[in-house]
Amino acid sequence: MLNRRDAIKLGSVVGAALVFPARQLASAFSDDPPRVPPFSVPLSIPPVLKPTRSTADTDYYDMRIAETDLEILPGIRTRTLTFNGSFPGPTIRARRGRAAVVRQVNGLPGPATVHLHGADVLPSSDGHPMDPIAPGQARVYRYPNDQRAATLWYHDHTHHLEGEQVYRGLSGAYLLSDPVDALLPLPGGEFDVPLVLRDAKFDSRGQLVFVPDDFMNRPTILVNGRPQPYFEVKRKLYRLRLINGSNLEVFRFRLSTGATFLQIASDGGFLRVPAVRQEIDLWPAERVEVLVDFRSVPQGTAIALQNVAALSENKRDILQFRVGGGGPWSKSESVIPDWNRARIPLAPGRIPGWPANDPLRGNVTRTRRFVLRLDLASGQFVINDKGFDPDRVDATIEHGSTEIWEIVNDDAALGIQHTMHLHLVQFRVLDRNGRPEPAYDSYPKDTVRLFPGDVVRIQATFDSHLGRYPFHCHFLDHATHSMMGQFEVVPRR
Ligand SMILES: [Cu+2]
Repeated sequence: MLNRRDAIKLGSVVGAALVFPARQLASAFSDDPPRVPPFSVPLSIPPVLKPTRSTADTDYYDMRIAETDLEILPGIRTRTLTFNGSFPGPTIRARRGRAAVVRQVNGLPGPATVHLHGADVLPSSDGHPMDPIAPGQARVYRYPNDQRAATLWYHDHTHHLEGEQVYRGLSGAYLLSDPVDALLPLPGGEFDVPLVLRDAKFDSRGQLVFVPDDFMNRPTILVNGRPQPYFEVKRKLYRLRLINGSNLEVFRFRLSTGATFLQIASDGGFLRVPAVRQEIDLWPAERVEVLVDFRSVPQGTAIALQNVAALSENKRDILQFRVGGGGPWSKSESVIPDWNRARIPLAPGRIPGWPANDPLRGNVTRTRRFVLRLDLASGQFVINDKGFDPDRVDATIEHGSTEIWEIVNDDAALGIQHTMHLHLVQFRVLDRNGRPEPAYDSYPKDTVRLFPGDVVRIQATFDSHLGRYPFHCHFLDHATHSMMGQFEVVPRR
């Protein structure tokens, strides 16, 4: 009998073989990359992008998208696509109440478009797949930052190219803070660390190989662009912002010592009540923020961040924390959170940005159903039997409406996983297969996991901008071929 993992493998191979030529797949199995021992290269932290100018309420940034040769594997130059020559792109640290205006110059020979994932923005700044920046041209994206603090990320979204262009490097972290964050005893500065994780395959010359939907054969995990790095930490409390920037890789995180994470935020911002977690699932495009406490860990200890859902042993160890100096903690931080009893440094109810009322607001005016599956006849990933058509609107929504979307992963037989991401909104995951979703995975979310056969209900209120926005599976190789639709928010009649 097949277990689920075997079924997933089978599903992928069947799916990939149907969609893509056998020759491509065969070549992908024969080309051994240079071997990099785990935990032999240091973690790097992407540079924080400085505004080119600032006014009373706006910060202006410049970025250039271009092909860049840089070092990912030690001693090898790899051809990548980058924002400002950085792999992943530079981090933008934005502040609620101050707009960010980002001018993107497309230095590629083909189109590019930039989507800020999780952001509440006008359609003209959403980076719609059909709204590209032509080669050599510039485009200004305006991000109002009028939403709660969150770990967002930006990435390419070019129609039919997003899978490959993100894979080759076009993504980066966008960390939105709220002035009232300062009220929380959260680690800042060097102790607030974005970790962009992703899957990759290198050929024998150390070049990135992109075979669509080939998740069985992307043997390398990169953290901030480095293969299975080590991270020298101090004996301090750390805020880690985990961003799954993979096209296809799913993570179930665990710390090798069995220590717990304190999850403080989900995709769209802080949880109302932080959650003690032993293991954390993070699928493509999802984010969590966790606190990890090294304060009582003996100096010299090595702790691995592991993926216990890895399909191969060599992808299990992702990142090694090496606990160094920094001394015993000072008296002022002598209150050590007791993770296991959930006695934490944050008092529930003190999380900023939370409305007094439950975000389940509004009367539900409509329920829709979206069925995701691989169509074996066409080799396309479809939603309600249709591939993406930029001229078709799949859901017309009156402004201010609250809707429930029932999303079905109809690929139980093939064992294929999917996700659903809506642009523009943060939603609440109501339930999964009839059972309520745990609070830490429920709100605020913009991407939801769908195990094979899952039926998930989400609820969203469309009271922000008017216009047309995509929704799609965020296994980007699926979205590219062509598991994507559009909703349009129209004025209330
Ligand atoms: Cu999918």
